[in-house]
Amino acid sequence: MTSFKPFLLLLALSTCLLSADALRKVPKLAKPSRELENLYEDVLRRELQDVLNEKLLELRGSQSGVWATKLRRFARLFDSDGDGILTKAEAVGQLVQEVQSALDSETADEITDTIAEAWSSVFVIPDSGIDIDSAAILAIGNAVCNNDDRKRKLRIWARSVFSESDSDLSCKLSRAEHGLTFGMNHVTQSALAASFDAADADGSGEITKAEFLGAMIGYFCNKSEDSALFGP
Ligand SMILES: [Ca+2]
Ligand SMILES: [Ca+2]
Repeated sequence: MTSFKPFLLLLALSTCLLSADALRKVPKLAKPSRELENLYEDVLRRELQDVLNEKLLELRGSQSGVWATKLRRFARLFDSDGDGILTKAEAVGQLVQEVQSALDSETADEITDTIAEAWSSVFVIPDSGIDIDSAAILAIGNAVCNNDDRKRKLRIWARSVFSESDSDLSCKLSRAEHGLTFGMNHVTQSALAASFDAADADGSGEITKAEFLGAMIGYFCNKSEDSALFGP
C-alpha cells in the first residue's frame, strides 16, 4: 500500500498539471476564434466601407457633374471664338466694349468695373485665360465657394450686378431689366424667360434683391442643383 501512495500522489499531481495545462490552453484555444471574430468584423467593416465609399463617389460624381456643367455653361457664354479657352479679352474686353456702346458712359463705367472685378477678384482667373473643359474651372469654383472671404466677394459682385440692372431703382428687376443684363451676358433671347423664372423664386413676376442673390450664389455654389439662370 505504501508503494501505491506515491503513485496516487504522482497521479494527482499529473492530473493537476494536466488540468492546469488544459486551463492554460483554454485561452490559447479561444484566441484563434477571437482572431477569427475580429477578422470577420474587419471584413464586414471593410465591405461596408467599400459600399459607403462607392455611394459617396456616385453622389460626389453626380454633384460635381451638375455643378461642372453649370460652371462650364457660364464660361462658354463668353468664349466668343469657341476655342474652349476663355480669355480675359473675351470675358472682360468684349463685354466692356458692348456695355460702352450700349449704355451711357457713367453706367457703362460702373458695369465695366463690376466686370473687371469679377474676373480678377471674384473668380481670380489668370489673364491668359482658362481651359473651360479642364478641372481648373472646378478648382476656381471651390476656391470661391469654400472660402468665406471669396464667397463674400461673390455676394458683393452679385449685389453690384443687381444694382446696375435695376435701372428704375425700384429694388426689383422687371423682365425688361433682367433681359437687358442677361442679354448683355450673352444669354440668348429664347433662354431669357427660363433665366428670369430661375431667379424669380416666388413667381411674382419681379426679382427681388434676395431672390437675385439666392439665384446667383446658388448658380455658382450649389453643387447638386442645376439652374437656367445663364441659359438651359
Ligand atoms: Ca475663347
Ligand atoms: Ca419675385
